[in-house]
Amino acid sequence: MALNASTLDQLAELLENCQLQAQDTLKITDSHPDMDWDDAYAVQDRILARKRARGARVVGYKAGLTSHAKMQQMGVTDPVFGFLVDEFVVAEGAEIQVSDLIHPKVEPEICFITRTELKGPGCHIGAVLAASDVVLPGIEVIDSRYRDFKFDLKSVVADNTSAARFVVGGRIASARDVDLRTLGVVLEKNGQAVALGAGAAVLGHPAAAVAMLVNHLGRRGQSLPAGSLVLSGGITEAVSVQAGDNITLRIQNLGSVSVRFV
Ligand code: 0L1
Ligand code: MG
Repeated sequence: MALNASTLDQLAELLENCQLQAQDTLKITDSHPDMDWDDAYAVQDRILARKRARGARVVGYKAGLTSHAKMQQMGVTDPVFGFLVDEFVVAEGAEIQVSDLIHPKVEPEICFITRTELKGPGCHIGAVLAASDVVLPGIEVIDSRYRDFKFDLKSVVADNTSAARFVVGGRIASARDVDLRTLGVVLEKNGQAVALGAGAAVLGHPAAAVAMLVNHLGRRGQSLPAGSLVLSGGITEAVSVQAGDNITLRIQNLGSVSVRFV
C-alpha cells in the first residue's frame, strides 16, 4: 500500500460526502498519483465501514466495466467491483430524484441472486450457475463522483465503482433454464429504444462476471454470501438521464423493469 491510514480515511470521507451531498470532485489520483490497487479497494472498504456504522446493510455486489461497449466508452480494459447497500435500492416503478445525484446514467444489467455461498479462487461459470437461484432484469443507476465522469480505474474503484441506485424487477427465471448469452436486451428512454444488446456482451456470459467477482473477493479473504444480489455489469454503454425521463429495460424471457427520474 502506498497511502497511510489517515489519508485513506480522508479520501473515503471526501468521496462518501460527495455521494451524499451530490457534489463532484476531481479524480483522487490527481492529488495521490502513487495510489495503488490495494489503496483503492481500501478506500472503498472505508466508505462501506462508514455506511455500516450508520446502520447500512450490504445487499450484494456489482461488477462494472464488464462489456466491450462500456470499456470502450470509458477507455479502460479491466472490470471493477463494488458493494451494494440498502440505501441504493429503488422499488420497481418508483421515482428517483435527480437532485440527489450528480450526473446519473443508467445501465441494463442481468442480476443474479445466489442460493449458496460462493468462494474463490477457482470460481467459474458452472459454479455460479449451480449456486444461483434466479436471474432477473435490473437497471443500475451510476453516478461517478468525479467531475464530468473523468477518472482512471483506481479512482473509480475507490469511488465504489460509481454505484448510486438500482432497481430490479421483471420476471424471475431460473439461472439454469435460460441461455444468458443470447437473451436480447432493449433499453428504452421515454418509449424510444436507446440501447440494444445481448447477455454475451458481458464477458461472453454474465455468469463470468459473477465468477470474476467471487475470485476477486477470494483474493481479499472474503466470499459471496448466500442470498447476495449481484449486478453483473452493463450490457450496453451507459445512457445519461435527466428529470422527466422514464426508463424501461426489457429482457427477453425476463419481462421488464422501469424507473422514472423526477
Ligand atoms: O457499473 C459500471 O459499469 C460503472 C463502473 C464505473 C465507471 C462509470 O462510472 O462509468
Ligand atoms: Mg453497472
